[in-house]
This record gives sequence, C-alpha cells and structure tokens, in this order.
Amino acid sequence: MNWKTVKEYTDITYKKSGGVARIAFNRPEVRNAFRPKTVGELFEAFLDAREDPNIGVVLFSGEGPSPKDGKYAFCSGGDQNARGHQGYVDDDGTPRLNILEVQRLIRFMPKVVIAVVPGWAVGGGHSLHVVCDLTLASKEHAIFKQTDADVTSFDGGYGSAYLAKMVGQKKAREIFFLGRNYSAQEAFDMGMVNAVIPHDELEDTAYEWAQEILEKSPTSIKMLKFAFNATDDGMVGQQVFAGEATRLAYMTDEAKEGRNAFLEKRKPDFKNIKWIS
Ligand code: S0N
Repeated sequence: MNWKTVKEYTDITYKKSGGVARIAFNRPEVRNAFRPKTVGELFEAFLDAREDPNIGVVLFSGEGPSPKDGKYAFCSGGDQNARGHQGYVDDDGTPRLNILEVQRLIRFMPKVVIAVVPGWAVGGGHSLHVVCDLTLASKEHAIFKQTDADVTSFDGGYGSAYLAKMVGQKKAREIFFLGRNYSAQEAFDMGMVNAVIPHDELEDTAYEWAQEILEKSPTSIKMLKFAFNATDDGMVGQQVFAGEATRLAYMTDEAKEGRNAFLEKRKPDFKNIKWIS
C-alpha cells in the first residue's frame, strides 16, 4: 500500500491509497480523546471520503502508541478537559455535541467503514466502533469499555441501542451498567468484533479486507449496507434506500423517456415498457 496524505490536520491523520481512505485520531497522549476541533476535522475527512468516487472503503483508526507510556488507543471518547456545562466547548466557546453528526455520516455513507481498533475503545470512542460497518481489533492491545455511567456522559443512541441489536439486550446492559473492560476476544465472542488480529498485522489485514470488498460490485455493497440499516432506521432508512432506488431507475430507458417527454413538451410514451414481476 502506498498511502498519500490528503491534508495535514492537527488532531487526525487522513490518507488514501487505491480505493481506500484511512482516517485516524491523532491525540495518542490522551488516548485519542476527541475535542470539537477533532470532530470538525473528522467530519471534513469523512465527507471528503464520501464524496470521492474512487473511494469504496474507509479505515477508521487511532494513531499510537502514546509517547507518554507506549499504550495504544482507538479513541477514549469526548475530551473531558473540553467538556463544559452544555457540551464540548470549541475554540469560540460554543458548546458542541457534534460527534453525533460524524456517527450519522458513517452510518449513511454509501461505502464500507471499518473500525480498526489498536487499543482502547472507550465511551464515545466505543460508540464510534459500534456505528462502523465492521470492526477489526488488536489481539494484544484492544480493550472495549463503556464509562458513560461513570462520567455522566451517556450515549442513548447508536452507542447503546444499536449495540444491543449486536450483542443482545442483557450483554449491552451489562456493558453500560458495569463499565467493565472487555478484551478483543471477549468482544469477538459477543458479536461486536469481526476479527481478532495480531497487533503487528492489524493495519495490513484491514487493508486486505478493504481490497476484498473493493473487488465486489459497488452497487451491491451500497444497497446491502442501506438494506441492513433500513430495518433499524425507520423512515430515514427508507429515504436513504429509496434514493438509491431512484438513482437505479434513472438509468433505465423508462426514465429517459419521462425526462425527454417533459423537456420536449409532449406526453410520455411508456407503451413499450414491460411490467416485469
Ligand atoms: C481510556 C482509559 C480507560 C485509559 O486508561 P489508562 O490506560 O489507565 O490511561 P489514563 O492514565 O487514564 O489516560 C492517559 C492520559 O489520557 C488522558 N485521557 C484519557 N481519556 C481521556 C478523555 N476522554 N478526555 C481527556 N483526557 C483523557 C488521561 O487524563 C491521561 O492524561 P495524563 O497522562 O495527563 O494524566 C481512561 O483514560 C478513561 O477512562 N478515560 C476516560 C473515558 C471517558 O470517560 N470518556 C468520556 C465518555 N463520554 C464520551 O465519550 C462522550 C460521549 C459523547 O461524545 C456524546 C454523548 C451523547 C451525546 C453527544 C455526545 C457528543 O459529544 O457529541
């Protein structure tokens, strides 16, 4: 793989290679906690990856190890130093809860997002791996943990409800109510991790998974992702799926006739179009 930096950021790294984008937290000294600036950068990078027609898979990870103690992290959630009375305070003093917008971007982008977890995935960082399509975890260093009830900062959305769909209600309640540490193997056993990978092979394996996905039909992958989402996402899920159905319809002769008839100010002629069941 030949990673090329897309743009230099302060709180994240953003690179591309082939059809793969790699976005990673870059605050290893605080276990990759996110502040509003981090979230703004994440949003911009994910948006760029979503809009780039050459990108099919996004790897989402955390840089490391920490220069302080050599430990690895995916993300430890919201930076508690930035947390104010109404949210996480940005450089202008405005309190924000903008990580939820990044969650939605991951959820609704027509591309596969793989969480590549090299170490701690905690609090809002845990929720981020939950919302990704797939999770690969470091065998030696990944630890999954929900501290929300310890620090009074709870994710009652995807982080908990969607997790419960993944691991079952009892297990999800245990994770949130007790706030224990879970190894990569335990997370795999309960169904929230796709594979446990030796740490030294994690990045290469993630890239290989991405390459395997890139060999598939893009429309199929996109429609499958939206179909999996739709059952949980109500009318918004229907909206996203239906948008892609409309796009497919645009590619038919029928759609061309509808558009052409309007532009030529005549009645459309659909007589030759079959009612296929
Ligand atoms: C990650 C933990 C378990 C790691 O423990 P370990 O290995 O013992 O390391 P520490 O010595 O504790 O940490 C090393 C250094 O990193 C700093 N640090 C770690 N995490 C954070 C953090 N989240 N914020 C700020 N600093 C952090 C430590 O302070 C230490 O620094 P030094 O070396 O200077 O002492 C452990 O660190 C831990 O438990 N961390 C806290 C985890 C946590 O509680 N996170 C917040 C949970 N809440 C959220 O994530 C917010 C959710 C959210 O975003 C949200 C929810 C609902 C609606 C909206 C939102 C939204 O924000 O949009």
